[in-house]
Amino acid sequence: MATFKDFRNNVKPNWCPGCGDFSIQAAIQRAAANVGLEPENLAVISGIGCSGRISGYINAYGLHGIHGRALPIAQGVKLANRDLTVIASGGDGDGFAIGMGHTIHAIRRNLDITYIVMDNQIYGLTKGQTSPRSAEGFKTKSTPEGSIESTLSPLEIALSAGATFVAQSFSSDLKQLTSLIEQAIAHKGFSLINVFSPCVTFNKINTYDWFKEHIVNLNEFPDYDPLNRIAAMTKIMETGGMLTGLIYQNKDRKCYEDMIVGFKEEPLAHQSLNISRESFDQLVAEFK
Ligand SMILES: Cc1ncc(C[n+]2csc(CCOP(=O)(O)OP(=O)(O)O)c2C)c(N)n1
Ligand code: SF4
Repeated sequence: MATFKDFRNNVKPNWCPGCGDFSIQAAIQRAAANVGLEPENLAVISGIGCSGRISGYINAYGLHGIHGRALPIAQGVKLANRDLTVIASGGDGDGFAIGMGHTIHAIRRNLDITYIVMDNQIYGLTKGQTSPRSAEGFKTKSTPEGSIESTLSPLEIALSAGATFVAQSFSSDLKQLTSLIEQAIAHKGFSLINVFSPCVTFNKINTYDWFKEHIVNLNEFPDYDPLNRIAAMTKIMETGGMLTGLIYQNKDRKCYEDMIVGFKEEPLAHQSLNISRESFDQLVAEFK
C-alpha cells in the first residue's frame, strides 16, 4: 500500500520559502495515501500561476494546463477514465477571475472531481496584482489607490450554483486540510475546497498571523449541520466567509457521470484506439 512518500517525486518546488502552497501539496499527498490510492490512480490537473505548478510536484498523472482552464481539462479526464481520482487545482485568480465561468458550470455539472483553490488573495506569479479575492481598499501595483471592487465570495457563489460539497481550510492546518481532502475524494460529486494559502512575497496584509486572527473554525459551533444549505449560507455571511471546515454537503444528488443516459460502462481510456476503415466511414457518415 502506498504511503505519502510514494506521491513525492524528485522535482524541487520553486515556490518561495514559506509559501502556503507547500502545505497544500503535502496535504494532497497525505490524503491520497490515507484513502488508499496508488500514484497510478490519481490525476492532478492544474491551471497557471505559482499554484499551478503543483501538478508537477506530485507523483501521479498530471497536467499543467492553461490559465483558468484546469476544470475543463479535469472534467475531460474524468469522463474519459472514471477509474481515476481527479484533483483539479489552481489559484484564486485562475479559478475565480479568468476561470470563473468554468468554475460555476463545473460546480452545477457535479462531476466526481475535487477542486482545490489555493487562495492567496493576490496574483502571485505575475508579481502581485489585485485578484477578485482581494479586499476592498487593497493596494497593489494594479490598484495603487486601493481596490474599489467588492470582494468575491466563492463559498456563496458555490452554494448558489448548486454545489454538493463546499469546504474551506487554511494551509497551516495540515490536519484539517488533509481530512477535508479525504472527505472530498470520498464524496460522489464535485467538491470545492478553498484553501487560504499565504503569499509571503507579495501579500503583506493577508499573512499567516492575519489568517490566524480572522479564521473561525466550524468546530466552535457543535450544533452546526453541514447538510443544511440555508444554515451554511447564513454561517458564511455571519463570518464574512472566514470560516473553515466542512461547510456544506449534499449526499443525495447523483454525480454527472451516473446520470448520463446510455453512458458506456467501459471508460473511453479502456477502449481500443484502433478503428477500422468501415467504422470510421460510418462515424463520419453520421455527421454529414
Ligand atoms: C490567458 C492568460 N492570461 C493571463 C496570463 C498571465 N497570468 C499568469 S498567472 C496569472 C494570475 C496568477 O494568480 P493566481 O491564479 O491567483 O495564482 P497564484 O500565482 O497566486 O498562485 C496571470 C494573470 C496567462 N498566463 N494567460
Ligand atoms: S510569489 Fe507568492 S504565491 Fe508565488 S511562490 Fe512566492 S509566496 Fe508563493
